Amino acid sequence: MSSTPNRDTGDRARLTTQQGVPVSDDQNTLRIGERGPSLLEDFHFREKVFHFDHERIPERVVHARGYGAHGYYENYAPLADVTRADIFSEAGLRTPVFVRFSTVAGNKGSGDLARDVRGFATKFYTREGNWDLVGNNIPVFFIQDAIKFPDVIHAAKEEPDRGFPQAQTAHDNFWDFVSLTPESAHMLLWIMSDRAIPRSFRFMEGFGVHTFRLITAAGKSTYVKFHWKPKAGLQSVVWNEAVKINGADPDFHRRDLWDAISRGDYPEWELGLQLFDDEFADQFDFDILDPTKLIPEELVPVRPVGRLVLDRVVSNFFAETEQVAFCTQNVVPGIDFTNDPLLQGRNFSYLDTQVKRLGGPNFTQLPVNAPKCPLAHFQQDGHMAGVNPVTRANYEPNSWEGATGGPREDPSGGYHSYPAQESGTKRRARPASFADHYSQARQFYVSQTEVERRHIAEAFTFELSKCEREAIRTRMVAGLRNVDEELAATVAEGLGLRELPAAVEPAREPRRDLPPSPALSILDRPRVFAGRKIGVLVTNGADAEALAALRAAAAAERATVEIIAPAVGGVDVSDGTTVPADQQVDGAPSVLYDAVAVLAAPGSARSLAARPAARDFVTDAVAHCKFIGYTSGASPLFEAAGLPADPADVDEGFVRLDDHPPAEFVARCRQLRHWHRQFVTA
Ligand code: HDE
Repeated sequence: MSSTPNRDTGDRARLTTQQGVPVSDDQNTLRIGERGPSLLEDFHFREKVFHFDHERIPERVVHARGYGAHGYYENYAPLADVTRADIFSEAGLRTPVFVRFSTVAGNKGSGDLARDVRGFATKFYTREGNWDLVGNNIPVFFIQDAIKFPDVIHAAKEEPDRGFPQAQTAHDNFWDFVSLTPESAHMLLWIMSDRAIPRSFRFMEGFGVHTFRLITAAGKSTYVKFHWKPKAGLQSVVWNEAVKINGADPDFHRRDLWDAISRGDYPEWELGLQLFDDEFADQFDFDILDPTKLIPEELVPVRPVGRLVLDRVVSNFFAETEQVAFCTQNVVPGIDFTNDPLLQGRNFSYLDTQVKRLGGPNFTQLPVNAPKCPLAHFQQDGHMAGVNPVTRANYEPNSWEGATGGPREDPSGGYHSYPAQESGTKRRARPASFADHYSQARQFYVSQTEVERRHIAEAFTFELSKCEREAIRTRMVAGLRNVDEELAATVAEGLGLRELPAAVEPAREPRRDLPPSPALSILDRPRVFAGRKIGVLVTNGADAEALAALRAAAAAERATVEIIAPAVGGVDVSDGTTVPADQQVDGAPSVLYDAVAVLAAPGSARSLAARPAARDFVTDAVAHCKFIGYTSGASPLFEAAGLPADPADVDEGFVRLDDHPPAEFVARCRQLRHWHRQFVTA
């Protein structure tokens, strides 16, 4: 019997029940006779199925789909002049963190490449308690007041009567709501931009969104906006690519993070602070409490203060990524809130949602949520209480001496809320200072490169074309006229609107003079190829030297190479060696790579040319403006894909590897895309 894999008791643990009772047979229920009825007495079966039946917990109502990793925050220099927060207290101090990235609208099993905001939530396990910075990859939000959150989320998620579409805003309800909610204009420009389809979590920025306060030991307050800047630069995919990635690898983002950390290429971000005072706040064009506004970096520079490194994947997805419970109200001494009405609402919502999701008040005891600093309090009992106070006193004040009396408050070292002066009439009202909805939307648009503007117009056109109701499309275009006439006209044309509708009456006349902010563009900045992936399609007899040189050039750039072959068993290359494949051609479309190469021996590409997946590999790489390296044997495949036999002659995005060293190809890949191709009309 020891030959059956389930019965190996050698160096493996013995299978037991939850009670630790050794199991003799995990294949058959307890029955009367081989073909007889099953017995209630079968405690092993009942326990196993009972537990299975209870495996699911409610998914997050928003940000259900996500992926987490562990790491640390390393502080560059003491920041005692602005905050007493422990993590900023010393140079080189490392604070452990857990970070969870997510999409917002889709369900837990939805595809990673939905057009959506990405969550960027960080739990810092500081020596003075946990600080949760629960941010997004977009610095503004749809709404100004938390009371509208259920509405915007209901509108964005699947329509309730039919239960679809999920994980996309391209439907009537979403555009109906936002076209009636002018405060969403700025955010709409961001989510219709390429920021909403990032190439990787590793290549996107993060933002705390709200204005927070930093507080010194002496009680001085400075306003702060938090920024995460990816060390590997920013990169997004194009929409047509996103749609295809979702089909080819719906786990594209989580796999990317897992792979990068597993190969030791630890993703890094710099934490940056925009610091400002009341004087700045008073003279700034917008209200610093309005979460639909940002402060341009050109106005208040982002000061880098430390780095975030993710260096450990989860050991169990459910225990860590699913059960992590972020709460905006988790702040530590030295960090405080402002009156941003969205933040104030969030501070109520997160604790409430965790109780629902994790089933009781003791979710803070789960390892991923538990602080790593000493804890002492008198809270006790409840569902799943694993750690209860062990002192005799479970109340205070008490007169028990020493340790039996339990902990005591610390008036000087404990958390002090900033003693802000507040006054006013109790009422439901939106401040007049929140009334300008379009100026920064326009500023975002005019800060984009031509390629990015084109993508924004295409995204609006795509999404609005999915709306059945013409009135919704028209109303949205009417709103866009307050942002930019050229954008509104392009979208109107894309939608086939016969005439431009009159502009929506703005609550406040938008400013058209805000200067472009280059920091808002993804493309208008230096790029690197490190951390990116080249897909190399090879055939039998492919040039072994060219392949070796390509691998070396990629390694020198700190990029990776994946070998794609007609069969996963690999190919025999020109020097007679066998190169195993990472992927078979049908399972590795070029959308999964940042650049591609085709290394084909003369005559060998003909059979590739007969395969639709191989032809798509090339045509998609061209359509998505990728750099493409090739040896001349690839010509039959190119011709079958409708390209010239030697495309490098007509398109600088192609590099012929017969006469150009692969290092030159990889150097060209640093541009990430050959955007010029998008402007070449047939
Ligand atoms: Fe959230 N949000 N949110 N949110 N949010 C949640 O908490 C909520 C908002 C963000 O990876 C929920 O644990 C309200 C802005 C992230 O686990 C819930 C409002 C920003 C995550 C909730 C907002 C965010 C959440 C759902 C309007 C960017 C995922 C499950 C007042 C600054 C965290 C959960 C993770 C999750 C409520 C608006 C970011 C229901 C009421 C603005 C990254 O509590």
